[in-house]
Amino acid sequence: MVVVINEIFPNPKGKDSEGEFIEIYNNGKDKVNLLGWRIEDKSGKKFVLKNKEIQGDNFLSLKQEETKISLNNNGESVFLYSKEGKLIDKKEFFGVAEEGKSFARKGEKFFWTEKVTEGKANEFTEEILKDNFSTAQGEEKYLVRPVVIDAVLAGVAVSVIMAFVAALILSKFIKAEE
Ligand SMILES: [Ca+2]
Ligand SMILES: [Ca+2]
Repeated sequence: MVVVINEIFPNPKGKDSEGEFIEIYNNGKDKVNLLGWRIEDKSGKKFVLKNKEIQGDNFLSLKQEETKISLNNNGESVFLYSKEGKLIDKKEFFGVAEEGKSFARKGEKFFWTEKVTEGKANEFTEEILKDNFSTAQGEEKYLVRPVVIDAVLAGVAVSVIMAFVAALILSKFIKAEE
């Protein structure tokens, strides 16, 4: 795939109609003429590109003002079709888009990022990548949880035993006093 959907910004701070954009990226070397290409959202709203070229290794931001495509803040799909009507790329998110966060490509995956990079290479904080990674690795997280519970239970057991021993010593001491 040479031209891809690279970033979706559905829920900007302030007016959505002014801040929203869809960014596409040409990851090839050659210029691509986007005349007749179209963007579509989940509701079937279409925007046909005119007189737009995208250079190799370059970005193109399509703002809502231009496309008239209003992106849902709660679950959305974006489709990119070539002039011939071939589906070139499709990207979707589920659930609520946090205000001010962008849904952006990193390699073959998408992550939510606070770093909104309209028309530029996507950026992420390390924490975001780590969080998303651990969510993606659900099984590993599941394996970690019982260990944590075990540790808590062991701690409780030790406390109970220590309290019991202390009571025993105390009772003997009291007896000796008598
Ligand atoms: Ca929106
Ligand atoms: Ca970007």
